[in-house]
Formats: sequence, structure tokens, C-alpha cells
Amino acid sequence: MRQLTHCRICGSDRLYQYLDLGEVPLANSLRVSQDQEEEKYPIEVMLCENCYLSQLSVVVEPEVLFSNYPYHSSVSQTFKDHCRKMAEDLREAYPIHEFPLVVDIASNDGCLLKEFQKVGYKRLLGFEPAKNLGSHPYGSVEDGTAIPVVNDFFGYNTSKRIRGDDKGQGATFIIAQNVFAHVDDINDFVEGVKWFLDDEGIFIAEMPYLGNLIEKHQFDTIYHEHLSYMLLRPLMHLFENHGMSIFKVEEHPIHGGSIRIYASKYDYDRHWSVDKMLDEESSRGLYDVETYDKFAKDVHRVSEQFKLCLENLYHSGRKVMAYGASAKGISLLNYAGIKREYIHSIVDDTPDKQEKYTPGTGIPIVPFEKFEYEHPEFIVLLAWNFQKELMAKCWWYSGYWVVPIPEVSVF
Ligand code: JHZ
Repeated sequence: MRQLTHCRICGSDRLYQYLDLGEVPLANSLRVSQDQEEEKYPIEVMLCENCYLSQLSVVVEPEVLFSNYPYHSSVSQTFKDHCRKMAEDLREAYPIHEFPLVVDIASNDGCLLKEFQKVGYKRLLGFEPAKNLGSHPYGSVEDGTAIPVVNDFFGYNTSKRIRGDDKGQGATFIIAQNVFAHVDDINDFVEGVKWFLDDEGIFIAEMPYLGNLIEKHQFDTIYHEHLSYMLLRPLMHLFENHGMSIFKVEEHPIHGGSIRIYASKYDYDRHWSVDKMLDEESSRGLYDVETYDKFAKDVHRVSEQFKLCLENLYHSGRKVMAYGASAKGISLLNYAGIKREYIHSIVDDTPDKQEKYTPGTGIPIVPFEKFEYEHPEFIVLLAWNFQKELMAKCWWYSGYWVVPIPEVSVF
């Protein structure tokens, strides 16, 4: 574990700690037995008072976090649809190259690349460090759908090794969904992107937006994998340092509200969306320390409300289950001090998560059929970002739902 002393974007040592959520185990290190011992690490968030990047005070080694990863992006139809739309939109907006090369960093189970393939992209490449996800090509050689994947972390050295020194044709699009915030040496990562991009190539990164995290109390999305919490302003700074610029930004509802940035070393015209978002960040108080202090108070209030709600249900003998053993849900249970007996079990459709137990709390993770078998009176939506999809899957259920975020609600 490394202690952060300087901002990972601008190097400043003016780091102001505004949130302390205690010491918790790693959210995706699922237990194989209910009472397994595990290591705990602090969760403290610091604001860089120079460039306004929020970041964790400690960095757990990426090999520990990502070498075996139980999260599979393709479990969610909402996410697949989101990736499909991205593929269609890019083809229409940027017909840069006749035979575009699309690279996906942290390609997970190939969810995004397979959607790109379905809409007609043929030259595709993934980078995925997890052994259980990236050690074989996606798709199959027999039916011609195989997509190559480099089973390694992405960075400058990997980028040079794979593209080679002669530079050849680089990537038309490099996509990084939900990985930028996970990278400690973000400067090395951007240098790797720059090396792999074609001259007019575009880097497209998507990540949950700190403005939403603050205003919608999404403190459960703060955990060891997420080292940085992004605003546009520090990101602009980052790319400028590497001779690139962000020329467009979009907001997307995925994962509770994400931003998608478009950056390039080519001089694309700057879209109005960039200045609009920078102005809004300022008027929303996202460059004021007081906003973060208020957020910390809200976090402790919502966390206490959630604990009280589950405590009351338990003491009145109600049967409670949860849906979605998401990393954020597991983190929330630990932050709020939820006891194992408050939640009977958590349903998750990811086979890699089933028959395991949540870190910290030791709650069993079970397959979907258990809902019908156990008849819960309350279901806690731990993956509240997929509320619509999860509720639709339980169309027959007539009990109550508990949604923890932004305020605890029961309906
Ligand atoms: P979900 C992940 O966090 C991981 P998590 C990562 N760290 C990241 O950056 C963020 O996303 C953005 C299950 N589920 O997506 C699957 C069903 O069982 O909210 C997941 O375990 N059935 C890279 O883990 C969980 O819920 C379904 O139909 O907090 C959702 O996890 C659906 C839709 C989901 O992210």
C-alpha cells in the first residue's frame, strides 16, 4: 500500500482530507468462506486545493485489486445497450478512417468490443489485466468473431511493446470506460494512450462524475479501486500536460451519472460543451472546500439512516434480501456498519460472485432463483444504478424495495 503525498495530476501537496469512512476490506475480494479473515485498508478522500482532483489517501497495488476480477460488464443489458449506442454514435460522428482500429482498455469480458463488432467494426483489440477475463480472445475463432486481447495492464511500456516502435497505423479510437479513475500513475497511462493513437485518433474516456457523487450522495462509489474522483477541470490540466486536449464532453446516465470526454493530440475544434461544464463546475461550488465539508456531513447522515432502517426491519422480524453484490453495495454495508443478520442473502446474476460471501459482512451471495424460493418482504437495491433493469427482472415481486441513495427510500 502506498500513502499519497502529492496530487497525482498536478503534483501539489495541498491535499485537504474531507471524508473518512474508516477501514474496510477490498470490495471485490469476495470471501470463499463466511468467516474468512481479511485485511482492511483506510478510506479517506483528499481534495487537491490546486487542481480540484479528489483522490484516496492510499493506493492498494493494482495486482492485488485486478489480477482476478469477479465483475463482468456483460451481466447488464443496460450497459450493453449503452456500449452499442456508443459504437453507432462514433461511426456517425467521426468517420476518420476507412478501416478503424478500436482499442478498449480494461476490456473486461469483451462487452464493449463485441458491441462494436456487431455494428460492423472489424479491427478490434482489448487490454485486460485480469487472468479470469483477459487470457483468451473474446468470441470464437471458429465463427470468425475472435477479438484479440492483451492480458496486461495498460501503460506507456505496454503501449510501446504492442504497437511497436515503427508506429505503423495507430488506433482510431481508444476507449477507457470506468478505468481512468482506477489508475495511480495516470501520467504514464496518458503517455501510453498518446503513443498508441493515430495522428487524428481520439481517446474516449468514461467515468462516474464527481458532481453527481457529491450532489446525489453516492459515497458508496468511493472504494479502494477508485483512486480518483473526476471533475473536468483537473482532467483538462492532465491532458494539457501531455500535449493533448479535451475537445468535447458529454454526460450519460450510466452508473448514476458519468462523463464521457473526447481528447486528442490533433487540433479538433473545441465544442461548447467543454466551457459550459467548466462554468457549471464553478457555479455548483465544486471548486469550494465548503461543498466537500457539507457532503461529508450528508454522507454520515444517509449512512446512519440506512443502518437504522435495516436495524428496524431486523428487530421487527422482517425478511430482507438484497439485489446486486456490487462493489459499491458491499462498501455501503461496511461503511454503515450493517450486521450479517440484517440481510438474509444477496442475489447476483454473475456466476463468479455466487456461492461466495461479502467481504467484511460475510453475507451469502446467491443466484436469482433464491428470490422466489425465499420470499423476501424487502429487497435492498444495492445496485441502485440499475434500478429499472433489476426491478423489471423481479416483475412478479410484490414486496417493498429499499433504495439507499441519494436518501434512503422505501416503497
Ligand atoms: P455495478 C463496477 O462497480 C466496477 P460496481 C468498477 N469498479 C467500476 O468502476 C464501476 O462499476 C463503475 C449485478 N447485476 O455495475 C452485477 C445483476 O446481478 O453497479 C453486479 O455484481 N443482475 C469497474 O460493482 C452488480 O449487480 C443484473 O441484471 O459497484 C452491479 O454492479 C444487473 C444489471 C446487475 O458496479
